[in-house]
Amino acid sequence: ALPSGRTSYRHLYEYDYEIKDLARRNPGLVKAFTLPNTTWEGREVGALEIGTDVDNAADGKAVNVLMGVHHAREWPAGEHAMEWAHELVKGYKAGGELRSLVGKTRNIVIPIVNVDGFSISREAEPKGDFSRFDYEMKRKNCNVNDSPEAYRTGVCKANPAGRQRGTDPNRNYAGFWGGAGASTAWSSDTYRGSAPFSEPETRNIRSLVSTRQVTNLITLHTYSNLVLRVPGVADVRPPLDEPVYKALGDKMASRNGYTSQPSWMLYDTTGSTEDWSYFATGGFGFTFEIGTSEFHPTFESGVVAEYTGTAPAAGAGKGGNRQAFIDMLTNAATP
Ligand code: 0X9
Ligand code: ZN
Repeated sequence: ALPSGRTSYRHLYEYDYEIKDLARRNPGLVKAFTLPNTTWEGREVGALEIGTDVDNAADGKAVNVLMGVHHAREWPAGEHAMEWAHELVKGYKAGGELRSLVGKTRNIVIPIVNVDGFSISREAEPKGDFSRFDYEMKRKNCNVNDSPEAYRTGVCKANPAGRQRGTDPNRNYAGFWGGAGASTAWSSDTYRGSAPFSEPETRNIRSLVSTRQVTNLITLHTYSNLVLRVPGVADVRPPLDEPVYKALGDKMASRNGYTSQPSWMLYDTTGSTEDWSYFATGGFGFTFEIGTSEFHPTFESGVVAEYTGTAPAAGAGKGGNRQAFIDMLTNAATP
């Protein structure tokens, strides 16, 4: 079973409630907070911090970050992040390995980075000429400003061109922004935005990574069963840290049964999360691609249960993502 015991995909309001509820029930261990920038549609982005004496922000411990749903339709990414938050709380209380690791680190979990896009995808209904499926498969955020004038009014969800509006948050970071594997076209699913960090979602992560001692970071996506590390683009040389970076990626992949590789081997990207965070801070950043073949298969498919590594689905290895996340936490807690 999952740490939370859930059996269906969460809605955005459930994430919001659970974030606050976990903090309320665990004073001193769990803090709920919101990231500094509200989104284009005016939503707040909720986050959790888990650590001993959590209200003392200046204890100098390494910060380990797990985040989900840069891409609206990739629902399992939010689920695995939220389950990790429950895992840490339960593990701390139970004593043993996780209690010691939590005591040595700060853990930040942002289940849904792109709250506007996720809300449209998760609550999709037929609208005008557009099928329910169109909205359900939205990927980007809700920046309508770069669309042609006729499409700029109204909300992100309005027809026509509802799904096409927005910037891809995973092409908007400053790392190699402007290079290959990102589009300059407003309607493309990989639109890079008007400038690096033009979006509230990426500015939120920049602010977190720049103000805290983030040594380890995983950003969750679906799908392809991959553990990806820098560089995201073929014409950038591997960093000097490559042997250690690779070893950590390989170790995590041995837990979840995924393939560990530099992300350019999948395809070129620029402006992605860890291609900024690693080159900006030197902290290890990875993209996990959860699942084999769908952005959000039915909950019953076992892709969310792959978190624990017990699901029969292909790609579920020894210990699942749960154990891979513990490897990352262990790395953050060293020595
Ligand atoms: O294209 C993406 O942003 C990711 N795949 S997805 O299907 N979830 O959209 C892969 C990004 C891999 N590259 C880097 N992280 N650099
Ligand atoms: Zn994605």
